[in-house]
Amino acid sequence: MLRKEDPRFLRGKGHYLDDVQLPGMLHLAILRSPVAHARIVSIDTSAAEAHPKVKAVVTGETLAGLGLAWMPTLSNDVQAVLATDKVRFQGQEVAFVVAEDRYAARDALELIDVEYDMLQPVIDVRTALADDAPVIRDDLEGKTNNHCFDWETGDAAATEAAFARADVVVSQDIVYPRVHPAPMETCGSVADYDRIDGRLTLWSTSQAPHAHRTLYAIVAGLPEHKIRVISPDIGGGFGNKVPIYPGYVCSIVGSIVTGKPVKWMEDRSENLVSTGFARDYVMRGEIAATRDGKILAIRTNVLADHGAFNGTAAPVKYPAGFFGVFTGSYDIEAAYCHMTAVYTNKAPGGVAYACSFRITEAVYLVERIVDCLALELAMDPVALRIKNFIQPDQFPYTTKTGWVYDSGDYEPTMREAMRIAGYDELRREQAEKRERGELMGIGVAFFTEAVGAGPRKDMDILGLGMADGCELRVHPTGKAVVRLSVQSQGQGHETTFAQIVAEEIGIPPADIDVVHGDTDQTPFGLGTYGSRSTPVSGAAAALVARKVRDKARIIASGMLEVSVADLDWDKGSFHVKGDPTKAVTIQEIAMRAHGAGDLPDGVEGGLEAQICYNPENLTYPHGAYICVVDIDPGTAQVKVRRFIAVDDCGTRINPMIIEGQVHGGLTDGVGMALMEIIAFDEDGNCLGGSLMDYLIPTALEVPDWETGFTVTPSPHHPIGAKGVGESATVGSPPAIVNAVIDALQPYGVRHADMPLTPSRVWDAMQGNATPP
Ligand code: MCN
Ligand code: CUN
Repeated sequence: MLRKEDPRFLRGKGHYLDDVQLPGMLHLAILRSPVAHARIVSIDTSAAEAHPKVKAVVTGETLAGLGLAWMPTLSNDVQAVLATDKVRFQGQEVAFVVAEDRYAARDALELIDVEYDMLQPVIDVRTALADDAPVIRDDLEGKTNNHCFDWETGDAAATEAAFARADVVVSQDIVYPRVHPAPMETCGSVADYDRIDGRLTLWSTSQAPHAHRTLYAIVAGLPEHKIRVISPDIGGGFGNKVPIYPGYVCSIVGSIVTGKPVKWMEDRSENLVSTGFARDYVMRGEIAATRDGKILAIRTNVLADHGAFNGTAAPVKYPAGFFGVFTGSYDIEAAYCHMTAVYTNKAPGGVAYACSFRITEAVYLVERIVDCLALELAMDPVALRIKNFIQPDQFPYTTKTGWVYDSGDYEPTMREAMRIAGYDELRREQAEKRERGELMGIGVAFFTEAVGAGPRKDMDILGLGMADGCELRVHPTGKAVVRLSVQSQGQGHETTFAQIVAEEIGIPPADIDVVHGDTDQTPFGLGTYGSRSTPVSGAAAALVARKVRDKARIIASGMLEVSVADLDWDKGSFHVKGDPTKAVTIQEIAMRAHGAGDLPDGVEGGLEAQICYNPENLTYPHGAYICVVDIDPGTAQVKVRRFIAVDDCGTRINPMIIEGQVHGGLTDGVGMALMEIIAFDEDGNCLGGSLMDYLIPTALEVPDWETGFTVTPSPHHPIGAKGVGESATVGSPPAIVNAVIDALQPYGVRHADMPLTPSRVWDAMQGNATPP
């Protein structure tokens, strides 16, 4: 089925945040810190205030007077809305101007005079905990260092024992650099505060409108029923639009102060420099195995750079997200991870960029280290993986770090990828090319993800349980509307959720409207990220439709004058068992539910239902990826020649949409593996602040993707579906890096860190794989 939303998008009729125009609307611009770490001595706003088009200038001091200078982050830290005492990263919000138009607001920023007293910045995560490192978070009472949190999982002693017994131990330092989701549409908001009835309407680029509304109620002390958050069409999120940004709060304050609607819309550089980054993990991976390739244990030690404020978005019990799945798809004896997270003078975030809370880092770690082991054992990387896979009869499988993988059948997926790739033939080709001095590499990665957060007994964000509401209403003429708490940013929910409901109640998808993104129109739920829409809201949609069908069955029994047990469902109609001519359609039932005439005893009129779905477990999609690269030995330029992706996301709702999701994620992966990095100089200047410096892949850098699939349904999901929106971003970077390292075997390279730009590959070829 083609996407229902596309006629709108393809004709330029999408309605994005910047399309919101309200009468009398003013425009907001944010003054940002030019430096990474400095004390604010004074701010002079008089010249800006005198600008004829300026309506308000607000500083941190003004906000402090309202109790709004600081706001909670999604991970129980606090973040400055506008800096009061110090600036803690380049690009931090210092003041804002509200003016009659966008140009005047920007012009007035230049009239604000801030005097900074420079402080030494903390940039290198490796020295952030040094005794003499300046303390970044002196706003936190009693804070005397830059320590953010420590976290561990697994069994240290059992792991130690397994390592002691191993024939072979391999360790490798691996960096997953700071990257940025860089959605096509930047972040923004329009706030409209009605002073008479105290109502706030906020249009914002939010992936989670309900969660945001509750947080505004808590932060600003506004009554929740008087706040309406609307996410219009969103031009890509990729995790970037999960956090609450100071700009959203500023627009609210701007509207309260001026009594007018206020729009804030970031430019590209503001988005790259100040909004949620991803990754930034410095990892040491260790793997222990027997000589014949049985993996015994995996151990890792991580140094995590969280920037100036801990703005990570993850369920609160999981400070390092779902990094705990770092044991991958392998049946091992023991595992242990220790992590130290620190503050640095960099933008806050730690959002998962197209990954369910740090799974990308985990998968990268395990898939790199397994390849290092294959090299050490001189074993084929596919054979090593297959030898260690969790077997089908072991599911549900409890990992050594406590995750329960719901289902999986790994080897067929791996074999399918090998079949499409022509794996053996590729290896032969590679051998020939090596003889001729050509650099061809074949990289393999196999991943298991944990998506669909999550069971409310152990998952919440700031106390909000991660269950999703869903409402289905069938109108008298048999058309329907399904109301979701999740919010599409391009994933095609208007199509796929209509398909889920259609499958259950037999109303054609074209007759089912999907409503989302408006807290006044939809039931409560935690939003779209971590590929949770299908696992959680998708389940809710199926179950709410079944609830409606159950009621329809009772009404049908009255219409056909038989007992409920004597009815058979035939996708779209009920008929009397054994007599298909005595039938009523769902449309006829809908009319009866709303119309004249008797209904069976005890049945209320109407045909609708509501549900709140609390998932029993996460879903665990998996996939096998194979990448073929060629490297120019003269320029060290990597070309991805082929990429084969075989994904297993259980029951597939819309194969075309899945394929689109996979294509997008694979392209992300090429970006991360070969091009993208948010780097900083030693003064804390962000070196990735424009798309001239932060390189994202285009059609030129990517091959024709070759996709395939297997289907292993989730046993606990009502229709067996698992999430897929992030699978390809998670699985592709290790496949590409493994391919590059494989190509560099003639140079004896075991590892090189992303992004594998020509200069890094060149360095690796010269025997200098660790970037300075
Ligand atoms: N789907 C399906 N069958 C399945 C699983 C999914 O047909 N078994 C369909 C779904 O119905 C949905 C799409 O695939 O239309 C993605 O579903 P799902 O895996 O549940 O992920 P979400 O809808 O929750 O989307 C979130 C995910 C995340 S977290 C990021 S990041 C990401 C991604 O989606 N951001 C995206 N894909 C994106 N795609 C676009 N265009 N824009 C983004 O910002
Ligand atoms: Cu993981 S980025 Mo998506 O969860 O929005």
